[in-house]
Amino acid sequence: MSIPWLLYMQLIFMHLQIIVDNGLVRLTISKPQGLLTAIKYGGIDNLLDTKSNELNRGYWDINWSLPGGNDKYQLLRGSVYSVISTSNDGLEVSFKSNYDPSISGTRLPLTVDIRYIVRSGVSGFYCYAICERQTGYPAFDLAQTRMVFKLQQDRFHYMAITDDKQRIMPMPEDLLPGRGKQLIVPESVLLVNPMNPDLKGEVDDKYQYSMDNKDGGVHGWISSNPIIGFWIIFPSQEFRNGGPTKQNLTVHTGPTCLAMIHGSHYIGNDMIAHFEEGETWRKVFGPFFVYLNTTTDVSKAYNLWLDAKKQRLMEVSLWPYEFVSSPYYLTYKERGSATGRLFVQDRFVSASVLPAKYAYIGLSAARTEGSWQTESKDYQFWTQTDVDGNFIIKNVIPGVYGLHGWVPGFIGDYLKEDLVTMSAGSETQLGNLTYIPPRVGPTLWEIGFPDRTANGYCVPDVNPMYVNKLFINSPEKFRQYGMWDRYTDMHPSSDQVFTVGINDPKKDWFFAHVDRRAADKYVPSTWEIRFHLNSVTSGIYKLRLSIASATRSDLEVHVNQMNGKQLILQLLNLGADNTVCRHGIHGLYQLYSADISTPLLIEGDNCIFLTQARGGDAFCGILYDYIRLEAPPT
Ligand SMILES: *[C@@H]1O[C@H](CO)[C@@H](O)[C@H](O)[C@H]1NC(C)=O
Ligand SMILES: *[C@@H]1O[C@H](CO)[C@@H](O)[C@H](O)[C@H]1NC(C)=O
Ligand SMILES: *[C@@H]1O[C@H](CO)[C@@H](O)[C@H](O)[C@H]1NC(C)=O
Ligand SMILES: CC(=O)N[C@H]1CO[C@H](CO)[C@@H](O)[C@@H]1O
Repeated sequence: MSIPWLLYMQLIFMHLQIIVDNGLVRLTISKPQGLLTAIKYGGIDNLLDTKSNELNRGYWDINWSLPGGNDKYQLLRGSVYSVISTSNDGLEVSFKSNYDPSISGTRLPLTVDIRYIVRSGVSGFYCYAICERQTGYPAFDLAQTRMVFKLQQDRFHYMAITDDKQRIMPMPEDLLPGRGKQLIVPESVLLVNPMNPDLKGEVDDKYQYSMDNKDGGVHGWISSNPIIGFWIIFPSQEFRNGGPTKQNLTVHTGPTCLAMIHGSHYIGNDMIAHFEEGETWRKVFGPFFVYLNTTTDVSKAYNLWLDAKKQRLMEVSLWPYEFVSSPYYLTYKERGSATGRLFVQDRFVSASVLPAKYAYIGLSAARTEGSWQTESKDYQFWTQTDVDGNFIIKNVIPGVYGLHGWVPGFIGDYLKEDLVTMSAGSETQLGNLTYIPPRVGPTLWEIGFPDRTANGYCVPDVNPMYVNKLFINSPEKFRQYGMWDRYTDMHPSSDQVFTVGINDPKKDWFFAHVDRRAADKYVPSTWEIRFHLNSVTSGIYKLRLSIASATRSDLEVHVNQMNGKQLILQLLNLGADNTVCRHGIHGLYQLYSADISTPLLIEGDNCIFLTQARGGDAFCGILYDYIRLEAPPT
C-alpha cells in the first residue's frame, strides 16, 4: 500500500532529494535541507519510520535561546547543497545553512554545515556537522544539539546499550493515555495495557537508558524479520561536551536512536554554552558512524551486538579518520599527543607518593579545577592512567589547555598549575606530575569511597508498582522509578542515623539525601552521623563533604546541638542536575569542606547533623560521594 505512495513522492520530488548508494546501503536525503528520509539496507526499503513525516525521520536538532529569551527548538537544515568530494572510495555531501547578520531577526545565529559520508564497501555511513559563528553574529545560548534517528515501529523492538542492558521496548502507543499512565515525572509512564502483554506493569522512562560518555560509545536497535542491527558508534568523545562523566541519553521508546553531542542533562544550566555578540566559534560535531549489520540466523541476533562492539573498536582505531573532507576536521598529522605520569601525594595515606592508578586525566579549555564538567564550547581529550599512573593523551587538536584529572580513592580535582600548549605533530612530555588532594590531618572516620558517585550506598529494591525488569538484580538498581520514596519507606518514622564503626554504608546509608514524605507533603530531613572521640585535640577539625550530585537543595550542617549556634556549613540552592528524578547515581561533582573548632566537640559521643532543609520537593536531593572527618594537623 505504501509503495505507490513512495513512488509518487519520488517521481514528483526527485529534484528535491539525492540518493547515495554504495551497493550495501542506500541513503535518500532531502535537498537542500539535508534531512535523511530513507535508509535502504538488508532488503528493507526504509529502516526509518515511514509513519513519520519525511522531515522527522533522521535529523539534527537544536535547543537554543537569545539571551534572556525563551527556549527555542528547531531542526537544523541546509539551504545550499553541494557534493564535497567524490571518488571510487566514497562520497561526501554537504547541506549548509547560511546566516546573514543584516537580516538576522530572531533566527538562529549559527551556520551549520550538515555532512554525510558514504564509503565503498562500508556497511553504514558517517554523519557530522560543522557549526560556525562569525563576527557580527548576535549573542545566543546553546543548550542542546544532537542527531535523531526514528526507526520503523513495526520492526525495531529490541534495544541494546551494554552487554547487560538490552531489552524489548514498549511501542510508542503504549505511552499514550489508555495504554500508559503518566507518573509524577512526566517522562515516566506506567504500562497498564501495553501492546506487548509481557511488558504490563513496567515503567518506561528514557532516562533509565542514560550512560556516562566514558562507558558508552555504541548503542542501538535490532529488528526482527529480517534481523538488522542499527547502531550509533562514537569513535571519539572529543566533540561531546562535559568530559567523560557527562551522561547521555542513548535510545528510547519510539523506537528512537540518539547521537547526543551537546546537552545539559544531569548537570543543569551551568552547561549551556553562552556566546557573546560577535563571538566567533567553530566546532566540528562528529563524525560519528551509523553501522548496519545483519544476519539470517535468528539464534544469532545477539551476535549483532557483539559485532557492533567490535566495529566500535575498529572505528576508534581509525580515529582520526583520513577520509573526512572538511579542513576543520584535523587529521592525525595535524594533531599532537601528550604523555606523562601522575602521582598522588597524601601523607596521611602513604609516606611516599603513590602512582595515581586508573585516574582520569584530560585536556580541556576549562581553566579552573573541575570546570571541565561544564565546559561546552571546545573539544576535550581524556584518557585513563594505567596501574602505574602513566598516560598518553592522543590526537589532541592544537590549542592551549588546562590539564585536568581526578583519582579514584582521593577527593577533589587535579589541575596542573601551568597551561599545556599543544601543536601539530607535537609529542609533549609532561613528565612526573603530582596531585595533592585536600587534606589537613589524619582521618578520624570516613563514609563511602571517593569515586564521584553514590555507588556503594544503600539502594533498596524498587517499589513493585514501578518496575523496569532490566534493573532488578542489576548493579544499577538506582535506575528504577520512585527511588526517592524508598527513603521514607525504609525510615517510616524517623530519619537516618548512622553510627561510625557500627553501621554499614552499603546497608544503612541511603544513596540520596532526599526530603521525607509526610502525609500530604515532602518535608526536610536531618541525617545524623554519630561518632566517638577518645580525646579532643586543640585546633581545627575538618569535615570533607564530597558530593556526587545535588538538586535544589539547602544543606545545613550542624555539630552536636541543633540550635543555630553550632552551624558549621550552609549551602543554599545547591545543584540543578536533576539526578534524583532522572534515576542517576551522579551529576555535577563538588567538594566542600567545613571547619569544626575544638570547643564544638567533646570527649565521648558526638554527632554531626546533615539537614536537607528545603522541604516540599519530591525530587530534590544530595547524593554524597564520600564524607570524612580529619583531626587537626599533627
Ligand atoms: C528541547 O526542546 C524540546 C521541544 O521544545 C523540549 O521538549 C526539550 O525539553 C528541550 N530540551 C532541552 C534540553 O532544552
Ligand atoms: C549527551 O552528551 C553530550 C556530550 O557530553 C551532552 O552535551 C549532552 O548533554 C548529553 N545529552 C543528554 C541528553 O544527556
Ligand atoms: C619520575 O618518577 C619516577 C619514579 O619516582 C622516577 O624514576 C623518574 O626518574 C622520574 N622522572 C622524571 C623525568 O623526573
Ligand atoms: C555488515 C554485517 O552484516 N556485519 C556483521 C553483522 O553481524 C553479524 C553477526 O555477527 C555478522 O555475521 C555480519 O558479518
